[in-house]
Amino acid sequence: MTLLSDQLNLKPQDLQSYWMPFTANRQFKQAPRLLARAQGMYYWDDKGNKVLDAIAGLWCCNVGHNHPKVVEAIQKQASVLDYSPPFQMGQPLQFELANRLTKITPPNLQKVFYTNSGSESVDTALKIAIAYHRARGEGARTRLIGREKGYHGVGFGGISVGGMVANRKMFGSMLGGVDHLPHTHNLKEQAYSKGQPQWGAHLADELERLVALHDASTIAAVIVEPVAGSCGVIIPPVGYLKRLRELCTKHGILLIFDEVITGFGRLGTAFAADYFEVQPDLMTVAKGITSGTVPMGAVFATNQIYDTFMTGPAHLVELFHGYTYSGHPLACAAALAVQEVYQQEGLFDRAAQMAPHFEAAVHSLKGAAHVIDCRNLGLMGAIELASRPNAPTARAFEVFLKCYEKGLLIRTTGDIIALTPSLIVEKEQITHITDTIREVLETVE
Ligand code: PXG
Repeated sequence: MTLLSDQLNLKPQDLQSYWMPFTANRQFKQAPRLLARAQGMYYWDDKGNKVLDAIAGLWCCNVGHNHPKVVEAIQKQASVLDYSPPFQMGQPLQFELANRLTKITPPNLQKVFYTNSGSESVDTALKIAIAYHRARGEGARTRLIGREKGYHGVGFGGISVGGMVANRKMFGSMLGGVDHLPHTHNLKEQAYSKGQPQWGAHLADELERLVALHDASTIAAVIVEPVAGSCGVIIPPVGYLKRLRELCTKHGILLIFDEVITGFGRLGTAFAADYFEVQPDLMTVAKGITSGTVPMGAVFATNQIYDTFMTGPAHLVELFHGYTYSGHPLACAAALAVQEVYQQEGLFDRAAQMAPHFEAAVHSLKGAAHVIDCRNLGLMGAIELASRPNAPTARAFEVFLKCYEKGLLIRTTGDIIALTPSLIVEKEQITHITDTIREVLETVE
């Protein structure tokens, strides 16, 4: 098959128009890394080099790349119904998908609102939380609580509750009325924990301090990633999320789990809520819902939240929120095919079975050059490196470049290497990933 990207044969001058997201544009355009095609666990670059994908694209291609059943479903749908307006109109796949998804969501989350990305899911959930309290007569509950080091996408809501400084500092004062819980990362107490660290559950009690400061009657919701991903895989301490749930319930505060990364099998269960046996009131997803093939996100809500809006005259719009592409036919078709693959291939169980091997491989890097921590849960892992004096991120970025030269795609954030392979990853591939990282670490200063 001739690909458009093959024909283009991009030259350096062809790279100038595109302003790349979250990318060192000038460095990239001097030595571009271009991916041309993919299959299963692998990418191929524009020169035909094979690259093992250790991060499922960007924590999203959970069924592996170009799964034939998903490809077929998208192609077929494109020829049947290209687009249908989502406001005051529906198309069958939206309903079929919602019914299918709510069979695997935590039992209290039975309503689905469609978006097109994790960022949109987060802003949608925050808006629903505030509007919900208002609809039930507690309109003063507008405050939102996030957590330090949290990543909730790049909308103004998401960066306001988020806690990664680089994503916030350039963008002014953001949303007012936001506060943050402390993060739970502490190398002194937790380094080299396998699975959940024992230390740190007490940090959930910081919510009591925020309640004492602001009063519960002003707080709408707490939003956290059950396992923080983007900031470098921070695993919640044993008991932490249960404690947070108890405190939210006690104070009438909604608990939002941002499961954009942890949703759809990453921990060996459908959702992190299942893994930790903690039910949030709202749950945001994206990425794995379509295995990254067509942009899509969703917010899951309780019947009670939904029902709160279903008052007043029946001909009136209940929630003034939605997107032109909410429940897009191609995204729904992709998501339905992906859900079928998850089930038929038992991929969530497969991830659970692979987790011990993954854990052993990640922790085999203890003692490798520059490594100061290894941590893991399900198929999420991180290797933290000591930073170069006066040059944070430089060492990890060099490791990223050198791994790529050796045909391995990893992700780095700060001086942390993150690993999140597709749920189809084989044992030998996991071993190859950590062996390659070990070799590369020996070669960097
Ligand atoms: N919430 C969470 C928990 C995420 O991980 C988003 C929201 C935003 O999703 P969208 O679809 O709007 O990008 C994310 C996205 C990384 C990295 O390398 C992770 C994400 C995005 C970009 C980079 O860690 N996750």
